[in-house]
Amino acid sequence: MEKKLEPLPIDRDRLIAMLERMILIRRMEERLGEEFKAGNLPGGVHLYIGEEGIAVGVCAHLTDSDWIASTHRGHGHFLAKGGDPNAMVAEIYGKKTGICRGMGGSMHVADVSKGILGANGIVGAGISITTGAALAAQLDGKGGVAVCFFGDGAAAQGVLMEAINVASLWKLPLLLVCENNGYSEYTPSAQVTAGVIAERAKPYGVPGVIVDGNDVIEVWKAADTAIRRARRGEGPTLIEARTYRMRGHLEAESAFLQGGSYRSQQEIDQWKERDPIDRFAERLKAEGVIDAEALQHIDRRVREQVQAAVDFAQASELPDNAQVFECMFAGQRP
Ligand SMILES: Cc1ncc(C[n+]2csc(CCOP(=O)(O)OP(=O)(O)O)c2C)c(N)n1
Ligand SMILES: [Mg+2]
Repeated sequence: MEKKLEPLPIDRDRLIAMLERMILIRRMEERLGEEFKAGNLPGGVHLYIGEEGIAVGVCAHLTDSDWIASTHRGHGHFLAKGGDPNAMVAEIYGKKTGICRGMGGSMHVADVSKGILGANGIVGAGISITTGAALAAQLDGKGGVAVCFFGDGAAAQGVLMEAINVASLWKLPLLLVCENNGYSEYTPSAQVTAGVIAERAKPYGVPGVIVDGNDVIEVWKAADTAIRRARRGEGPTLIEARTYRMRGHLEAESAFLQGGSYRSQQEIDQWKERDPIDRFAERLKAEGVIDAEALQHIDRRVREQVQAAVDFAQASELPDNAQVFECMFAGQRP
């Protein structure tokens, strides 16, 4: 018997906005992959393609006064939280108009005015940063929350246990979102991850839930429960979102692999069938929320936005040499 769909818990406009944001992340990342391949970017990029439902399903609950911290795979989180695409792409190009004045690059896209504490090249670092942000939000007393996105590899860092411990004791408004894509660089999780990540919360009296990270509605629902709980002052939640990265660990990973491989084409193809954007778009079509024409409009709008961001970045200037110490010291320069 066909499984009956539950009614969607989100209103039509917000559903369409979520789909559009996921498509923006996807098209932007595809383009960044092309720009990297063409040799136009000064550094490498770790693409989020295939994991868009997690950032969008969680960030749909957040405002500019809530905090997020992200990973080395951070463009999707930045865009999902409402970061400016032009300033993000300019940053990735290392240009003066970048969100960090071109001094940070892909792994440091951040915008404190939007509550984006930044991507981060140090695996697991966002966990302690957001624990601090959650304490600050608690002290502010305005109902703000902090969300950390981190990988399954990061889940093996000791800092996760320290954060869960203190966040549980102090009932911090913290949401820990583990994006379990099955790999840390080229190592399958099974070789480095004992047990079930979500269950690492239980001994600390913290809820730990597993969701299908390729189902944006499921992510949205779990985040809804966790964020409401955090805003009520009841403490943290750990969400383990099971997903898959459709691209390599980083673009041009084949240069690192030197002919070796760590996953099969069959595995990649199986996950392609569970593409979070296709699934969400099909669901919205089935529910009569959008039709093929509306989808085409979204796609066109997004492509224009991506092109405008790349044009903006390419037309922008590189930073001056004199800028080298800017953004490095909070106070007086040594
Ligand atoms: C502290 C630290 N250790 C190791 C690395 C090298 N490194 C970069 S990404 C990565 C894998 C991270 O895997 P995961 O957390 O699952 O994130 P994913 O890349 O799968 O999104 C590693 C080990 C690093 N950047 N920082
Ligand atoms: Mg991983």
